[in-house]
Amino acid sequence: MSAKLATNDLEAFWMPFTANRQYKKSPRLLVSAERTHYTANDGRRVLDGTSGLWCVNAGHCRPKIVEAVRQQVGELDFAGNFQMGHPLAFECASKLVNIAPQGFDHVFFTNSGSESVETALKIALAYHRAKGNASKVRLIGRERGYHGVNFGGTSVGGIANNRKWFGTMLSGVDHIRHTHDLARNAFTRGEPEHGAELADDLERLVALHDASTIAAVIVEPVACSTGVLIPPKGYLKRLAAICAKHDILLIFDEVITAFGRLGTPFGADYFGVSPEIITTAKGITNGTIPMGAVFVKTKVHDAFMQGPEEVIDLFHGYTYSGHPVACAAAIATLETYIEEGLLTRAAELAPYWEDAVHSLKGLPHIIDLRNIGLIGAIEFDPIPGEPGKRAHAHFVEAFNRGLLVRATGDIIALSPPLIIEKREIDQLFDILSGVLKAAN
Ligand code: PXG
Repeated sequence: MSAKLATNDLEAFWMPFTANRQYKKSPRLLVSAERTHYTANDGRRVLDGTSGLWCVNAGHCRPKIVEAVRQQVGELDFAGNFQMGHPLAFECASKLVNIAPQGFDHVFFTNSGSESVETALKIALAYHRAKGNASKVRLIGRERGYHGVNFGGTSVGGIANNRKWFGTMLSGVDHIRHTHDLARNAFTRGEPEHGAELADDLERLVALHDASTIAAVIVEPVACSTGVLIPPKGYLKRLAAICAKHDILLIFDEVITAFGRLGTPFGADYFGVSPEIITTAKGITNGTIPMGAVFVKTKVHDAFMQGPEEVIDLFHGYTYSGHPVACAAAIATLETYIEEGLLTRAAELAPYWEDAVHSLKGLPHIIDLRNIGLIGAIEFDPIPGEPGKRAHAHFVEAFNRGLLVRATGDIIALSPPLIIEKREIDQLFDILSGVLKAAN
């Protein structure tokens, strides 16, 4: 082996969504994990305040999931699902459908949230065509939405930095307004009071483009990546009603909110709103193996089952759609969630969590505190001329003091594993308030 290969050089790995040169000057490395904690490469224990990247809902290295993956990889490492099949994919889909909101009877497998979004957008377009409405081709997203990084998801997404580098995106895409309104809603506990009328912005786009050209609207029930934007009371119901009125498919991007994050199995359950398509990933395997799934209502699925039986009904799929090892991980994950009551545990912890989040009020530079389910956010006023710097500095200092948080812009987002104990919530906020007090 060459000396070059033997060294652990940080240079070769071009890291995603990272300031590579800054990071590599003072790297932060995690080497192992168990339940609510990581261990850093210097041996320090770090409380995971973000469930990895919003995915490790049952906590890290859970024995049942680890064992299922170990066992499966030695038994059936790979089998495809194009005109062939293996039992685990069917079992996995059936078990997922069992916990999905009413009416979601079919699942299409992907390998990530980004792929789930592309799949959902394509299904929406093809659905209208299959129904004889081929003019319904426009896709509507929302400002400040995050739907992954592929071209469809970037196009319907609403984050300027994620878009401006990459050309003109998909054609025929438009966006409704975001719902973030600090002037009216700052320091609200849970869902904000003001802003349900922002859903009517969809009527503006219908007036502009005509409903006969619009296929689907995609929103995150809670927009997490852009800093935990919680929908105003009644907003999602109003959006769903406008979609129904105009035969526009409502897609909920639940890559983060599915699998218990809000205290219900899905975000759709939490808000009492029934979209037509739901995208998921992350928590589906507890982060162990890459996987995503798109849930569709029977009406959507059945629209594809009308032609000759020998013709492929949906010209879409990935080599690894329903990969056996991912399916084994997903089944063991679901069993863990159900056995431990994790799909609803956030609801039990939510009042305690809410008090803990809002206990930070009054600390320097905080302009908003938000919470829903087991999600929290702290928004800071930016350092003039240096957006994002304040939250990044807090993130680094928190890590140095043994806590992993996520910084996005000048917002810190929190989403610990759903197994977290109250004393660990106390510990999390002790560390965080120490960091905020020490900063100037
Ligand atoms: N949709 C939503 C709603 C997401 O949150 C994706 C799609 C894309 O998933 P993949 O698996 O392709 O990354 C996401 C991903 C953060 C953070 O810290 C959020 C995500 C990914 C990484 C970091 O906010 N969300």
